[in-house]
Order: sequence, then C-alpha cells, then structure tokens
Amino acid sequence: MSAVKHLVSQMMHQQKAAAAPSSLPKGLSQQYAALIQQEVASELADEVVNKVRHQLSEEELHDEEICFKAVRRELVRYLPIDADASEFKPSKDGRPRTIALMGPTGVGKTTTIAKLAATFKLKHKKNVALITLDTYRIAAVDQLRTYAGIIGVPLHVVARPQEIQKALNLCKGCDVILIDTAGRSQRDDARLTELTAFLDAAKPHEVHLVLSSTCSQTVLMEAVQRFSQVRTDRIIFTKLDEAVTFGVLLNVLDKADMRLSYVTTGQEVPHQIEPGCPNRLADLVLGQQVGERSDS
Ligand SMILES: Nc1nc2c(ncn2[C@@H]2O[C@H](COP(=O)(O)OP(=O)(O)OP(=O)(O)O)[C@@H](O)[C@H]2O)c(=O)[nH]1
Ligand SMILES: [Mg+2]
Repeated sequence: MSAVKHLVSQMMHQQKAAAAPSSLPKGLSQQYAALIQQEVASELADEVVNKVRHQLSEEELHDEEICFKAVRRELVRYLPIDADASEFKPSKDGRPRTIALMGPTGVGKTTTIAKLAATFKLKHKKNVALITLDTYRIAAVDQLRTYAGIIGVPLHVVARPQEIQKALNLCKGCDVILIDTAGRSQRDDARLTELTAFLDAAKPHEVHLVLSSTCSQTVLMEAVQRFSQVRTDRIIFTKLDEAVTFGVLLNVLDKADMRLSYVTTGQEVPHQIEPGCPNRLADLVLGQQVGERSDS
C-alpha cells in the first residue's frame, strides 16, 4: 500500500512539474520542475520563479546555470536560520544558556542532545551539563547516561517539575544546560500539558522542536501546530540522510514561522550535525544529495 501511495504521489508531482506555466522560458521551467519534484508547494514554487522571472533578462532566462543561481538565491530568502546556532553565545541574563529539545517520539532528540553536548564541549570548549526529563521510556536515562559518560559531562535526572530547580542549581557554574524530554505524540493532550509544566519550571532560553525530515508535510505541520501550544522557538530537522525530498522542509519553515537551528544527517555521535545554513538547504531543495557539499 505504501509503495502504491508513493507511486501515486510521485506521478502527481511529475504531472504538476509537467504542467509548469507553459510560458516559462526553458532555463526557468527546468528549475520550476526541479522544485515541484522536490515537493516544494506549488504556490511557493510559483512565487519563486515569478520573482526570478522579473529579475532576469530574456536572454538570461534561457540560460539554465543563471536561472539555477537566481532560483537558489531566491530560495535562501525563504529559509529563516537561527544565527545563534553556528557559534556559542552566552545567555543575556547570566544563567547558563539553557536549551530544551522536544518533539514527537523517536525523531532523534536524545541523539541530537549528545551531538550538541559534544559540540559545545569539544569545539566551543564550554562547560556542559545535561538534564533529562525522560523517565518515561524504559532505558531512556541509560541511553543519555552512556553518552554523558563518553563525552564527560554530568547528567541529572528529573522525574517531576518540582525537582527541576534543584537540578538547575546543581548546574549553576556551567555555560550551557541541555534538557532532553520524553518523546510525545502531538495528539496526546495530557502528555503535552505535562511537558508544559516541565518547561514552565525549567524556563529554558530556547526550545527547539525536533522533527524528522522523513515525515509527510501533514504530520510535520500537525506537530508544529500542537507543540507550538507548549512552546517552541526553533526547529531542528533530523534524518536528512533518510529523506527522499527536501521541499517539504522549505514548506514547513515557510508556514511555521520558526527559525532552523540545526540539521542532522546520520546516527553518528558526535558527528553528523550541522548548524542550519540557507545555502545548504537551498541546494538540497534543488536536488543536491546530503553527502554532496557546494563551496558556498
Ligand atoms: N538516519 C538517522 N538516524 C538518526 C538521526 N538522528 C537520530 N537517529 C536515529 O533515530 C533513532 C531514535 O533516536 P533517539 O535519539 O533515541 O530519538 P528520540 O527522539 O530521543 O526518541 P524518544 O526519546 O523515544 O522519543 C536512533 O536509532 C538514532 O540513531 C539522523 O540524523 N539520521
Ligand atoms: Mg530520547
């Protein structure tokens, strides 16, 4: 059934691509087709190519390379990026910079916390502490404790919102505190309310919503909408290495009104995490493979 669904979805996209505005010059229609094949929303693809169409001369519009660069330049404008992700900035209120990750089950929150902990400690030479609120899933604490041991950072386990302050006090001398949360279904109101109580008590400076790039746009948008009611200010897209198309990520960022902080590209800790980069994402949306990198 899922193979049939995928086939039908692909055929629909091919049809849409073939239905590119017939008046589009050759160079631009190729880029339009690429956007549609990558599942960029047709309104967004229309908007991008229309802007490019007004920027370039008739001659330039027939040059595939020039059109590619112009579309890429335009796509970048649709990709809001969290500038704080590429360097380490302390918080403004004197508390350790406190970052919580939350999101649906199994999307890679704990793995990403471990990657971030290693990046902050080894690359930025910062004092890092971990707090986990996930006493729900069997072996969840052990998973993070193993990473904490390897990286060499302390881990505090918090089972109830009332215990958070005590854990935060123990981390007072640190530069950064990373808080892992239990995966929650976006449809589980009771669990989302519980998450709100934890976050209200922890008062993190940043809450990153972790989403798997392998999910459909409908699922991703539902997660954005429901977790926003808890509190979210940034998005992390995981599992780019497993994603088949990347247009959906662009569509979600465009609709979600949140900045992209990080992307992850594999299971390996501490590698396979990158700060969000508009050029990188634009290249993926235009058909580049995750393993390939362009110079800019
Ligand atoms: N391919 C791929 N797998 C990943 C990536 N990040 C995490 N994973 C894998 O996804 C699976 C789930 O990862 P976790 O970090 O346990 O996910 P989680 O969100 O903490 O899960 P819960 O706490 O149960 O909600 C593991 O097998 C990870 O190795 C990634 O970028 N790419
Ligand atoms: Mg986890």
